[in-house]
Amino acid sequence: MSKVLLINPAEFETKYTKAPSLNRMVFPPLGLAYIAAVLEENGHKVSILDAPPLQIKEKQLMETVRKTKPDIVGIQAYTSAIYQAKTAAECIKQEYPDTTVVFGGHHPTFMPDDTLKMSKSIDYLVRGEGEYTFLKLTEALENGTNGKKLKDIKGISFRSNGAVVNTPDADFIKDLDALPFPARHLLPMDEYHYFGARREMQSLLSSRGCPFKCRFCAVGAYYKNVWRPRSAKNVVDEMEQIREKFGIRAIAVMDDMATFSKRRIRNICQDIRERDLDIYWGTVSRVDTMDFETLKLMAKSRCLQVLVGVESGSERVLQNSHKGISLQQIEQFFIWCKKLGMDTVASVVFGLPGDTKESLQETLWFIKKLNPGVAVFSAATPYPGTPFWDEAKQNGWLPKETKWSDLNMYDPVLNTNEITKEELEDFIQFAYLKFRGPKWGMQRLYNDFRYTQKIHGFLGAIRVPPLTVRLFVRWFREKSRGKTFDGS
Ligand code: B12
Ligand code: SF4
Repeated sequence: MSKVLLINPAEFETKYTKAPSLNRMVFPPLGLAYIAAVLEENGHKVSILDAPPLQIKEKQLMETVRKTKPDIVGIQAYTSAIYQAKTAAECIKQEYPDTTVVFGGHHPTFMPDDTLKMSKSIDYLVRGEGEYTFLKLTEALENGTNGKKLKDIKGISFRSNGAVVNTPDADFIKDLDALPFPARHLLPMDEYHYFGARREMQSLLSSRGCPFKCRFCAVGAYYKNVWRPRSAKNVVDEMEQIREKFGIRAIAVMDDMATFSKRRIRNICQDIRERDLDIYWGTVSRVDTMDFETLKLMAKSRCLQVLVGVESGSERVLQNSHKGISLQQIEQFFIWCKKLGMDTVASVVFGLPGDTKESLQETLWFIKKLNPGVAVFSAATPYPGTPFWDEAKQNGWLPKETKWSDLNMYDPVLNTNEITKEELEDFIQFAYLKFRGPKWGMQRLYNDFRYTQKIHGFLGAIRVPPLTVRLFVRWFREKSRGKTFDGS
């Protein structure tokens, strides 16, 4: 039996993450919770430290390390938070040199050599899906390793005689239904919420991967464009567990491609209704995988909100990005949602390849026309593993001084022929000011109140106005000073 501590390190810092945000989402680290569940199932003792919601910085996490005295520490490593992950590893190794430190997640998967060279405090990397690879590594370490045994484990990287060894990629988990549910009992369950208002919420993953090939997205490459669904029954069983065991009614289905199979989504909706589950849910959808009838069933099963990757309001930019959807399909989708009273979140990316000052304006007016409940504006960011990353490198769009922490989707990073990163930053601020106004504020307050009342009753909902109003007043003050506090 090994003692394992899994860490989601502190969030990266930019001026935008320091400011209070109406768009801030705090989701559980489901990847770590899945790994923990598999380890527990196999008799290991596991703890999870989810630092961002608890606002624990790199050095403070040593308190947990001292308390748990783990044999192995696994650290989640996003590109934007890679320096926080590295500092955490170094603090741990300094005090506990015999503890094994393993990194996993997107950054080590696509940049294994670079990650291992970053610090001697990182012993191993797990590339790709982590549950069984990490279990095999844990058990190999427990039984005393020799080089050969490690080389037999697929999907890991480590140093050997001064060189980096990358074993072949591991196979994907074939049957996602066979996985235990994420070990939520190890998470700070009161800390998760989204979009400003404090609504206790949990997310779940009803499928993994995405078959589409949008050039800017890291998901296609990570899961090799394969979409693997869980069965409707297995998904609704987890929803029921979230409601019954943890008393949470708001559930975000945060897949990359939850709605790829209409039949499966319909079965999920039907099962929620047949079991009369006392939950409200939201999900992420592409506009071209849905039809009105399926959306209607979703609304009937209390799906309150749909997040849509609109990305751009320029047909040309959408095509350049290989998004595979048209402006007409997007408009139709938003009309359907309005008709059904479903709230919408439009995710927009400014500065994609081919974007010009004119197409940025087109996008902004398109979003205003769609009139979503929430619009999240991100700066186009090339992540390792994506075609966009290769394109940005080949064209010299990424300034030499770019740090990994700059790849955070808040701070623009690219200087293309059409637009500089400073111009893009100004534009995104302008876009937020244009999109948000008193009418939007009132609509937002109304929506937050309405949903929170549904989920937590009237007494729960009266917590919403003070928070939303406080954030809105702060936004308005910053606006009158000519800058926005919220780039999220
Ligand atoms: C939900 C989500 C979030 C949530 C919660 C994230 C969290 N705490 O886990 C929130 C909203 C907070 C978030 C924030 C951000 N996110 Co995000 N997010 C996602 C999303 C949609 C799903 C993640 C998820 O739950 N997956 C399901 C689980 C099962 O998979 P997993 O987390 O990848 O974990 C598995 C493996 O990766 C691996 N693994 C992961 N960690 C570890 C650690 C160890 C030790 C081991 C062994 C294995 C391992 O094993 C796990 C089990 O199989 C993904 C898209 C995606 N499909 O990955 C983007 C994604 C991960 N996010 C991304 C980005 C860019 C961000 C932000 C920078 C966005 C922003 N501006 O705020 C921030 C960064 C947060 C930070 N701390 O620095 C990128 C990451 C790209 C990259 N190279 O880093 C992704 C891929 C989306 C994209 N743009 O393509 N995100
Ligand atoms: S942006 Fe969405 S549709 Fe496109 S590849 Fe990524 S997850 Fe799939």
